[in-house]
This record gives sequence, structure tokens and C-alpha cells, in this order.
Amino acid sequence: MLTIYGSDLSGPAIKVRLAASFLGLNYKWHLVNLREGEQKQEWFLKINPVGKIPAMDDDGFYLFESNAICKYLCDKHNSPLYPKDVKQRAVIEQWIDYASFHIGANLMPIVYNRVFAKRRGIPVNEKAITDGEESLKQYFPIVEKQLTFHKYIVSNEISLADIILLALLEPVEMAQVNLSGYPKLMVWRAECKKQGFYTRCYKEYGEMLKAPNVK
Ligand SMILES: N[C@@H](CCC(=O)N[C@@H](CS)C(=O)NCC(=O)O)C(=O)O
Repeated sequence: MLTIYGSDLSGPAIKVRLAASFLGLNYKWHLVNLREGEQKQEWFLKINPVGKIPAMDDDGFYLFESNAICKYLCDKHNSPLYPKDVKQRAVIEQWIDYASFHIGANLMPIVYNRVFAKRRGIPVNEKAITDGEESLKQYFPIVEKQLTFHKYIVSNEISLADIILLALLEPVEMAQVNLSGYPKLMVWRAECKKQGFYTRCYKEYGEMLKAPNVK
């Protein structure tokens, strides 16, 4: 039995859910209440000693870190999302890292300050927002250019790099990050979001955020 521990609005958890959906896996979705600090409780620390979601329990095999979980699931199910050929895989890894360390890392402070800090009454760090936006102006054009070469990030076939970038971009509307300067990125995103693995997966990010218990 596969159990994924996460929370609805967590970008890293969304990566795992999208990958699992693409692979057609049945799994138990275990909501961890971050506001109540459930992720630091003893039972959860046995699954992930870092006390963060997402985490995975695959018949007693525990794993944390969203990218690692996605890669494990793809490998276990021999998915073309994450091919075994060393060169193909290396290029996918390259774009997973690019998406994580340049796009995700700069988007996260914007999302936190524009969406969550306000909702939680925490002071908004305007500089973190400006810095993130400035950095993204440097990093989005690289992805835009990449999408002039083929339909998806790495080739004309969807890969785990697409799934991971797609998940990272989920909150852009809520965080008022404007992608209109990147038309190919917008087409790529719309195309991915039309596919069954996405539509079957969970409600739209904005919809989830409207739920009364979401802070
Ligand atoms: N690098 C980790 C990031 C995990 C992470 O930061 N999770 C957040 C939710 S998005 C969390 O669990 N926060 C609660 C806490 O730190 O106590 C991954 O990709 O899985």
C-alpha cells in the first residue's frame, strides 16, 4: 500500500500527486495538518525525521523530499517520464534542478509573502517579493527559449521535469506572478493542464485556497 503524506496547498506535495497520477497509481492521501504542527509529532518524524511534507510510505519503505519521491515512483514503475538511459536522464535531472533551484526557489518567497503571510497576519517582506521577481526575470526566459525547440521542456515527450515545473507554477495566479511575457511557457502550461493526469489529480490551486479551513 502506497501512502503519500501531504497537504493540499503544498507545491512539493503537488509534484508527488501529479507524478503518481501520471503513473496511474492508487494511493492513500494522508493530510497532515501543518497548522497544528502534526508534521513535528513523533509518529510523523518516524516517517520523515525532518518533519516536513511530502513524505511517502510504500509498504514500509519511507522516503521524503518531493523530487526523490517522484523519481523513486517513476523508476519503480519503469516510467518513460524518467528514462533509464544515462544521457536522457541526465538532461531531465538538469531541468529538474533548474526548475527547483532557480524557478521554485525564487517563486516560493513571492507565494509565501503574497498569499500566506497576508492570510496569517504575518508581516509581508516586500524585499523578498522584489528579489524573487527580479531573479525570475532572469530564469523564466531560459525556459521560454527551451520551449522553442520542442513541445515539452526536454523533448517532444513529457518528462518528470515538466511535472515538477508544472507543480511549482501552480500558485502563480494567486501570487500575481505574470507569465504573459512568456507565451510559450503559457501554452506549455495550458497544454499540460488539459491532460488527464492533471485534471484527475486535485482541484485547481485557487479553488483549494478558497476552502474555509485553509489558512
Ligand atoms: N525540499 C522539500 C521541501 C518540503 C517543505 O518545505 N514542505 C513544507 C510544506 S510545502 C513543510 O512541510 N512545512 C512545514 C514545516 O516546515 O514545519 C521537498 O521538496 O519535499
